[in-house]
Amino acid sequence: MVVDVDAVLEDAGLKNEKVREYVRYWAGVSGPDRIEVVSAEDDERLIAECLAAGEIQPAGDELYFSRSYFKDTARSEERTIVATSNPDDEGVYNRWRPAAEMKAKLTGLMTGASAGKTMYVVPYLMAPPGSPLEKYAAGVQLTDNRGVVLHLIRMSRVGTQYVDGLEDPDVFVRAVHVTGDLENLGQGTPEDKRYFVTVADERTILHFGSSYGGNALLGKIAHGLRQASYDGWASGVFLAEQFLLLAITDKETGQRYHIAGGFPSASGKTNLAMTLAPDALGDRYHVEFYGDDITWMWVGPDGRLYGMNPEFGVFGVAKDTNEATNPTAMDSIAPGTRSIFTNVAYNSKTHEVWWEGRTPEPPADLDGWLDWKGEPIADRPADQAGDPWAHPNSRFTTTLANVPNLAGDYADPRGVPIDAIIFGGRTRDREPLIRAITDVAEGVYDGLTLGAEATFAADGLDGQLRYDPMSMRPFMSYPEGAYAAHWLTLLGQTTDKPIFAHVNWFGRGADGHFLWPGYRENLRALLWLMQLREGTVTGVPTPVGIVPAADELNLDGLALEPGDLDRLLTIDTDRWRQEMGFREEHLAQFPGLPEEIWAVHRRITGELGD
Ligand code: OXD
Ligand code: MN
Repeated sequence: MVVDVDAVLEDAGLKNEKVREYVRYWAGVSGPDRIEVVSAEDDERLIAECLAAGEIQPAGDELYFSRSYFKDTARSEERTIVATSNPDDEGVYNRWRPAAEMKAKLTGLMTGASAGKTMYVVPYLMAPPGSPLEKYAAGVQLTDNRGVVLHLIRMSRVGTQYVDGLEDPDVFVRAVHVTGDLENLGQGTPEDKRYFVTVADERTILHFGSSYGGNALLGKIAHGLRQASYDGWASGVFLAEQFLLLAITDKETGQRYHIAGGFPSASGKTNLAMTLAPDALGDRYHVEFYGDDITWMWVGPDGRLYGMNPEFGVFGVAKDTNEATNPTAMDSIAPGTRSIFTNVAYNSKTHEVWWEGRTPEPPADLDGWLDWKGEPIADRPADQAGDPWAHPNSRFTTTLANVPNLAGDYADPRGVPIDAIIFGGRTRDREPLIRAITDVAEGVYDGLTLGAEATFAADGLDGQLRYDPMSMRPFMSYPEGAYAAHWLTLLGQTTDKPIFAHVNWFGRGADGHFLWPGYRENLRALLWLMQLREGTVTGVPTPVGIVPAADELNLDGLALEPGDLDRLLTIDTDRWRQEMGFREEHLAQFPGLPEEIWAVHRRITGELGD
């Protein structure tokens, strides 16, 4: 069927001729039967259409449930590529390919692939309007999946106004998403047909073969991180990182601190981003949420580093989210929030949802309960009785406005000044609770050597980390050496530099018990960091940073087991010597790594001795 693209765009009042040209071109390739331009105001109608079509199910008062194809439930790093026309852009993690080759391949895959479907035109902005980075933030996603549109409306600011008033009408990200025939894509096999490509030097994103959010929400995953980090480097103006952003206010002094931070997956980033003060300290400290996943950072007119969350929502992992681990998240997905749950367990009779960790035990009455694949739990054969009900990567999608402790100035176009940048992986030993780093090159070095313990020891090397530089391994878009240099240059332009720190909530004692209670108590480590920045504590220097003296941490109302505090604040020198060897191999992969980074590495190695 031939659609009159111009008539549709005219009707929708979409005036930008460059956007029209782009929509015409890709509609010509993928061949949809209908085209529809979307604004956030269309949400209610689209929800009703999805419900009527059985694409989503009701999950309580203004809550919804969706299920993705069972082989399409996670981001695929192996199928993700950053393409450009310059072979020098090849890095270790970006899976670089030539732009021409990838555009030809994706055009082939997308040709005719939206036949019989509607192509939704979704103009969006990945920034608070008026942001100094606004020109890097506009985009138009095309998608042939209505459920994806519902997610986009929650995750970014959506409407034609975001592309009609552009200073240069040609400067917007072209983000094309074609779902493909999910049952015949060979996911995870040698015949895998999926491709998730960011053509970074053309600001064009081409994703084929998935309707799961991590591959299909292009504003967030591909634009907000891969494209933006490339743009930040190419322009020299900003950094786009997979970082949380929060604020702590000391109600006694009125001081307010903003902290950004990168954590590899399964290291508690969303829980920390949404944390509240521990009960014992709640009278004095107030924590506010800005974002749980992406922070764009730039140097402000006063010489400080500024940051903002370019997103409009939260696409959080459901597993283990409950009233104790993350009460803020539970409030943000409560009835009336219009949240969408994906790949959780669903009760087809009561419309309840459940995931592992929501309650200690799954619901006792199995009547109506379906697992994430849609199979009745009650009919499970005995050998599958212990299988998870929800997919481990099941998600909730909700807007920032639903988060009860959302900062009042979250949409301030000026962003917020960043006082500290923290990194934290999940490690059972070697990392203390917190070690602070006051030197920028050392902070960048620490980010580049960030990692988390692999679930299984890799290559038989017990305790070796899976390195995830700055938690950007899945989103790196240009060579790591240049990435480190860009960090040093940008931070070098600041006159009031943020302090850095490495945190670890997952240290264990010899018998395996967790040394630190975690969750809300984690704030205590961050309070110490802010005191160090203020100069009201001095800490204890070590070769890898400054750790708190035992009496400097505020432990009011917290009972730690005897001896645990010592372990939490001690550097295990032997373990660190071994770690430096691993780090050397890791960093040696990155050609062009700035000398300042190697100098830090040598200094620490020397101070640890042999
Ligand atoms: C991710 C996400 O996959 O934030 O990193 O969803
Ligand atoms: Mn993420």
